[in-house]
Amino acid sequence: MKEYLHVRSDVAEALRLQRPVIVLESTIIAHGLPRPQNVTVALQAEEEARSLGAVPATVGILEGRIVIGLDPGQIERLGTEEGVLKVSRRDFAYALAGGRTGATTVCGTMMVARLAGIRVFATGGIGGVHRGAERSLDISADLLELARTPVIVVSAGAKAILDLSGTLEFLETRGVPVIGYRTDRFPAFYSADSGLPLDLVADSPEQVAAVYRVQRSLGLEQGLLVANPVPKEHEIPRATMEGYIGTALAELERAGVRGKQVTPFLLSKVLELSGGRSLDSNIALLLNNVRLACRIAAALA
Ligand code: PSU
Ligand code: MN
Repeated sequence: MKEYLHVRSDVAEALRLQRPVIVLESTIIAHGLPRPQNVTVALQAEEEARSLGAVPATVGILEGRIVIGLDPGQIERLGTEEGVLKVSRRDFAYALAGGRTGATTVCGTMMVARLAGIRVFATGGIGGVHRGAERSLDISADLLELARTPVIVVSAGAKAILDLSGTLEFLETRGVPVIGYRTDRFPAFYSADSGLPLDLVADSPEQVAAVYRVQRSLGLEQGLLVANPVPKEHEIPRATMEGYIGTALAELERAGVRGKQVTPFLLSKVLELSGGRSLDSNIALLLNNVRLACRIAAALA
């Protein structure tokens, strides 16, 4: 895949000098957040990283080229153009062969990060096991990527639109460490506590970095999922969200949506039902994850 990679010069320079670099995904820009906040938030996330001394590299695919470190104009394109592909592992060859433009998911961004030698990734929430997966078999490729690609993913857990208990069980089976950052509860994106316990806890970025180093020296190929709860003042109570999620899932069933449209459909429904409040919470937790990712990258550098 290396011949398709285009690494922005400041990213390449930082990697060469072993300075802190973090990757950011672009599906959140193209398919996750509403316009026009999608673009402003993406730029804000990069600014936040720079202010903490890390080089941010937002990943995307432009006309068949994988770009590691999109510039603001390219971020704007992914956030506004129609027909931007949602690129996960299975979509890469198709997108590159066809010279397509696409946004990378957590799965796709992890693949690219590994190729470029970037070890830390900040996102909002990962994909997971969907409710009803015993029937639909809908399990996000993000989980399989965490099982085979050694990148640290900092997230606020996963949205409660998913089967969070099933998601944790799947990660456990696949040998992926899920580390609660200063918490022993799995966060549920908008809320800090899903009610599900976590066995692994870290209290500092250095501790996360230490686990990652040992993981690598043991030759384990799994990534590491850091679960960083949304800051208290931006939290939305679980009971409030559960109402919106119930409605969104009923509408999903009625609309008969399948495959990779499922997550964007549910995200936009929940957003619509909860209004600006969920957007505020989404932005706050993303920036919080960027800050922690930068500190972990600094600890590794
Ligand atoms: N969860 C969110 N916001 C998002 C996503 C997930 O709260 O934007 C995006 C991420 O890019 C994630 C993808 O990798 O959705 C998962 O999609 P799927 O369930 O189709 O694997
Ligand atoms: Mn799916």
